[in-house]
Amino acid sequence: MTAPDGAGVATGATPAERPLVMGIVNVTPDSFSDGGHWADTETAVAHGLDLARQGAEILDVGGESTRPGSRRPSEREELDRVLPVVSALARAGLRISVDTMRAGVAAATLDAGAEIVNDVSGGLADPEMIPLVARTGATYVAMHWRGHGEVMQQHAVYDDVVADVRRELLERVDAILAAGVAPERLVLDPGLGFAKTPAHNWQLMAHLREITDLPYRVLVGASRKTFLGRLGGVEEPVPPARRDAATAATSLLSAQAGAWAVRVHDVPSTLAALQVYEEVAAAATSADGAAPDTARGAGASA
Ligand code: PMM
Repeated sequence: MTAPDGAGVATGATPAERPLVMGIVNVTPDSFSDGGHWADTETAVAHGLDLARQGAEILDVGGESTRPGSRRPSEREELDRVLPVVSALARAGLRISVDTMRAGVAAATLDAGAEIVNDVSGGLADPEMIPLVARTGATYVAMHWRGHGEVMQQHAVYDDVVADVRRELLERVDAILAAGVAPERLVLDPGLGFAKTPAHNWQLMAHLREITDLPYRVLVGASRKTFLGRLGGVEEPVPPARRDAATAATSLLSAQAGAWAVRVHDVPSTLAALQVYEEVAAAATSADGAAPDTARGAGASA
């Protein structure tokens, strides 16, 4: 059983297909959860190669932290961070997504070999972005977004978060398709943690199907976000690096909801969760419960 490669896939994964694993390479001093670790070119490239060896099928390279309250780098700073990393990882034959809200950064990194533009603003931050994506034919991730980091949490007000996010995403879809982007190039993302409270994120996780039922691929980015650090109602959130088991659980739930890909910091834990999903999906569709010993998982041990 293989994961869908995305080309020409217009809908979410069918139950037996697991989502692709998108490994995060943040070349930033201050991201949500791994800020500073991979801030120079050499360590970022080495980290990307590691994630690919661990099984990431796409690497998402970003040079701007979107953390609530963060300061935006200049376009020059952002480009200096991501361009050498994208070039090196693309030269290594890896499938690269660039996490940027700027058309200039997207254009330069697409030229350097990136295939996917991951725009957390869904085209709202830079009016040149959607025309650029339409011209280049790149795959485009449009995330639900209501404003830059310094103001986003003021916008965490919804009548019904699932219905509102779905409707606002569909408004972006209209603008994106009207500009000439092919529907099969489009990926939607509910934008967990962006202008959302923990309760909003849980609602979106609970009702992901309302997004994956749309005729577009869906990416889910729950990895290490604060709502996963507050499980059990703890006073002090657990540190980001200890949120990978919870992240893997969200990856499994995303798979069940039919997501096309999950964006994660820790690849092995999510891959294991998705392999559990694949095995269960395969067992559920096998003809009977008495699979021969030659089947996968055969052997005396439990
Ligand atoms: N989250 C972050 C950054 N980029 N892109 C998409 N498509 N979806 C997300 O949820 C998303 C993103 C912030 O997380 P990080 O700072 O830990 O990378």
